[in-house]
Amino acid sequence: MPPEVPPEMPSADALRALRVNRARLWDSIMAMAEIGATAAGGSCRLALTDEDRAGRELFTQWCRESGCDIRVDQLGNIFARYPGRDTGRLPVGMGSHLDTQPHGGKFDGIFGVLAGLEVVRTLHENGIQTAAPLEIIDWTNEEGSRFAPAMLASGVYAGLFEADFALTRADADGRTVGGELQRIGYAGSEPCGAHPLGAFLEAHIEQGPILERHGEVVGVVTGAQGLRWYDITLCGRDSHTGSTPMPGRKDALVAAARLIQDAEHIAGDFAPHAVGTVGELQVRPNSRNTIPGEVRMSLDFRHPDQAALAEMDGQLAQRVDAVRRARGVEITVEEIWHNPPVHFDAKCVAGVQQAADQLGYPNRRMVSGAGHDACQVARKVPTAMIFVPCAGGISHNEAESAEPEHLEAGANTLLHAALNLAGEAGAGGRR
Ligand code: HGY
Ligand code: MN
Ligand code: MN
Repeated sequence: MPPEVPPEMPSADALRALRVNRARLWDSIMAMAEIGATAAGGSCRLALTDEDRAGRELFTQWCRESGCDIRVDQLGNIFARYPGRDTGRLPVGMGSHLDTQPHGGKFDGIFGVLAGLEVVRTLHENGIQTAAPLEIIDWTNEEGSRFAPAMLASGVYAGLFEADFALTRADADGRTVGGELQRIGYAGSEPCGAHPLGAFLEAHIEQGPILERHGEVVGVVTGAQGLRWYDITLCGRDSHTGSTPMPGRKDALVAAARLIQDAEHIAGDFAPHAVGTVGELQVRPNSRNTIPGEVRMSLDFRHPDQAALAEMDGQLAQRVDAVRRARGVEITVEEIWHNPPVHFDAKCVAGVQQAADQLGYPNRRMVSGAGHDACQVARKVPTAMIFVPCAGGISHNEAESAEPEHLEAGANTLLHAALNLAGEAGAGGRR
């Protein structure tokens, strides 16, 4: 049960002195990491698998123990509400995602969800309720590894994707988001996007080397770069590896190899900010003595500048044409996702900046290289992010690691940014 509303809020000094519990935050992250733990020390909880369900069950149990009520929408997004003193205010959301990459780490996404929980635990044990309610949020299928595109359910929440589009996205085995939500018991009744928020804050590991390189502890994130995702199919001709002369082959894999190198060259043409990656490759029939007749591959282009991203897209089309002609294979390119660069809300960014400064953490403003649920939510709700360093900037890797004191700093910054936004002044807009 939430604490009895205290007759009066603690003094400003008492609020300013509040700090999260480093050990409790660390222990919760380690307990979550045991679900889907991999032999190499990472986590594998692909969206809507049994492991994801187990993570959701543990998370919601912890939230209930901390005085929260739980609501789930039709895309499985979980909203754990810690009541505020003023029911007329919109909640301030704090969250991220619990799903992981196949070779995921212990912190990507999980830190942001459990830092939100740690903020509520800290308020709850001190009997404090902010003016606006707080909501800890777990967004479904942020990673986009099992179901593309990424940031899918936060995208539906923000009105960037239709619910039906998201619910019918299928994995490599043909299982759909909608079917898997039903199977794991997280197909909520609330329409996705109907749940108003006054502001949203996401704490996350940086997944890059900048904070560590400069010895800073907190990143005050002002936005994120844009991205374009493609599905590319190359169709040549299956034929015998022994009896088919080299000239005149229609080898889809050699054509794909050309295109993979072209993608790297395009990113190089837009250095230093552009990145281009082929992460998925399926070869058919994948037999050592048959020339591959078909290849399917992904392509991930990113750049902070929208015009540059458009030029990269144009260069891709030219390179595809050249390979098509040179190799005599058919190539289809489907753009499955285009997220323009996003700029976070100035007032929320200022709330994060004020918190980091008042806590005395060395910090810097930065733009995120990775995508996050905050990038989607920001299209609908005033939003900002808080970064903390991770070792070597490594992420989407089982070796991903972060220091307890850095996670504590990020969670303290989240706590005080949330107090700045949801306290007496209460950013949560009125209903
Ligand atoms: O793709 C991304 O940037 C995120 O990790 N889903
Ligand atoms: Mn993430
Ligand atoms: Mn990720």
